[in-house]
Amino acid sequence: MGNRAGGRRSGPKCVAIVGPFASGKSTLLEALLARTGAIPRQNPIGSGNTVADHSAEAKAHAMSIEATVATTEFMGEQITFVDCPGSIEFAFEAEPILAACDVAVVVAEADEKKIPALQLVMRKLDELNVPRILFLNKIDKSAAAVRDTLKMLQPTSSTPLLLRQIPLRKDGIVVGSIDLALERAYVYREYAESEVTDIPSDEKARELEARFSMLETLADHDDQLMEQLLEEIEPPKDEVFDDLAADLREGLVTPVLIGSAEKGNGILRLLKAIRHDAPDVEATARRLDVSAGSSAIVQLMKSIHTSHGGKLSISRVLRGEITDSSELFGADGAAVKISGIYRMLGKDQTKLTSAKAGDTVALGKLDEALTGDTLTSSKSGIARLIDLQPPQPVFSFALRPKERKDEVKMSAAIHRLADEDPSLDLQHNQETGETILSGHGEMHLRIVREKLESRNQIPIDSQPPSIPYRETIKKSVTQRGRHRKQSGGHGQFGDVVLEIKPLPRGAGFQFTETITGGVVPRNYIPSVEAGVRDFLKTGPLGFPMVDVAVNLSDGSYHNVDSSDMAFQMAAKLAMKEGAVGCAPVMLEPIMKVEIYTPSDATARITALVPQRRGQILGYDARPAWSGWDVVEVTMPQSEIGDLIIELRSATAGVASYRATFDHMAELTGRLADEAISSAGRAA
Ligand SMILES: Nc1nc2c(ncn2[C@@H]2O[C@H](COP(=O)(O)OP(=O)(O)OP(=O)(O)O)[C@@H](O)[C@H]2O)c(=O)[nH]1
Ligand SMILES: [Mg+2]
Repeated sequence: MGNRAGGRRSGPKCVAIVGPFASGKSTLLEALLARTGAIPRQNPIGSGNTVADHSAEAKAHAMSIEATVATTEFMGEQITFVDCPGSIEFAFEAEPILAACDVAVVVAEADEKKIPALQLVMRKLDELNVPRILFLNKIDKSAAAVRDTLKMLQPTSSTPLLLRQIPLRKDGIVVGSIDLALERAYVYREYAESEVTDIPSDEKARELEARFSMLETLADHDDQLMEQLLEEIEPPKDEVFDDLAADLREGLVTPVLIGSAEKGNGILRLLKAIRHDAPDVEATARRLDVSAGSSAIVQLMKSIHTSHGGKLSISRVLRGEITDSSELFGADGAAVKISGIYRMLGKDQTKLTSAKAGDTVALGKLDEALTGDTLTSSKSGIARLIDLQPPQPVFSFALRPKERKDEVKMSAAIHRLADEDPSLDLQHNQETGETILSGHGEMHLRIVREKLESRNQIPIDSQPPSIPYRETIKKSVTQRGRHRKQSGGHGQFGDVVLEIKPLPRGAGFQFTETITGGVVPRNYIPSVEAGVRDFLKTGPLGFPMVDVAVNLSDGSYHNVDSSDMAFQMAAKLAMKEGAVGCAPVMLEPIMKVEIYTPSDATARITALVPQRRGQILGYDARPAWSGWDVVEVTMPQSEIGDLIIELRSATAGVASYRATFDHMAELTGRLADEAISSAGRAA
């Protein structure tokens, strides 16, 4: 066993606070800051006075919508906590933070409904290889035995959940905890350090049993401890501590601490675990494979556009030291100059002159640098250490300012918001002229809209994006089109016969000609095609026409009056008159959709598919996701617009989907009539 932990790691740490929605992450941040003296007292979440809920939007919706960064000191060492939002709609915010933090504190609670959400968090930690401590919160209101809770939570974790504390109960209410490594009891006091007491004699047996179970788990990675347990030798406490630290750092176990963020209980034990056991920046640099070398390396975790001070880039210094005004270089070797280094406490900043390895600070005016970028002091630059891709958006709307004069202002504001939130997607639709904003749920986009309106004073109109309907024909028609004008001087003459025929779905447009004897001169045949193509942009129902073949079979011309324009006009006329007789029909896009859902909601999900005119192709276990299914369906694009809202409400907020275009299908009846009339109105 010996000194596996390699001594306690000193120096600044960065701790991400993550977990399912409303599990108490922001409350925990507040408790941690109060306990370490960064703020005078712990204010309740929702009071509007906490470090975490300083934005108007977070207050209004009583949930975190972005990460809050707060640096504090504990026993002379600096710890930066980054409280991440729990909603799946804001989940991407945590990724660049997790990538560069030393340890994650996963705030969980004894709530079965939040297990799939916890699973999502744990998977992300596995993916990014982040060591983690689980803080079992809301112990004040939980009647469940902690051991049963851990059994329930264990399937979400790829490593054993290692219980380090058990609750001390009186009349069924948790009044303190017993630390299984220290073998000491603590009686909780509200918003204050717990009082150390002896382990009550009637708790001793329970304590020993839980302690043995903790040691057994540790012994899985320590042969000497295994022998001691088999021979019933009491292992030295120091060595148990070393094992606890080493197993956490090596990602072999997930230590579990208990407490109540709301009452400020269990906070000191958590701080001590972070101080003594959590890996430091050196370990994190090794994880990211940048431990060797001397140039400074900085990882960007988050970008904020402040109302006065310009852009701030929350950054972790992984190696070396940076000073104000120094230059940093990114992947393309382009230089950015630091203008201001700040220590953050929520929205408050304190100016610094430098930052060293381990520090998490805000760097001013790195306007060209993006969240997730890696920067270095070396002129040769550095490639991004991690490639983070936001998932495919699941909710969109078309937006435009209520007043035209705000267009430029809106576009600049949206670009700032998209810089702050890389999971937002902004596209301009050439066909419809719409600006389409896409994101990860209704709330995600609602917040964007609120920010545009309240922070930038731009009133916004938003609506579901237009569906790219098409039309085609079902019958063939041969139609003559004759364009003739005699208005003094030079006349116009063009005359064509077009055979208009339906083509199979997906074939597009084909133009052919079977002109003999030069009845339409060669040089006017492209004019005929151009006229037909122009007509196809808007068919008789008002949509672009597809899957149509047109053959130019006959016609006539005039030596003087025929022209390119005249033949284009003739072709358009033939199409206009012919198309109505071809039994035009609307086509709508049908998507192939993979819906990802916890298995216990699969039946609910499959039941809502037919209500949205969807067809189930099949469902199966989601590969490598225990307890999840993939439901494969086809569904009209027009039915997918708000699908995510229903999926999320059927699954406590965790279901998601990916859609890709599959085919076009005929749309008739009432839905077609509605689409035609609304397209007519828009035109
Ligand atoms: N009983 C009890 N309630 C708590 C505790 N911690 C937090 N809460 C309550 O849980 C609710 C959510 O708390 P938050 O701290 O906002 O949770 P969060 O995890 O930050 O939420 P999001 O960031 O929106 O995911 C609030 O009503 C808190 O008062 C606790 O220890 N015990
Ligand atoms: Mg929160």
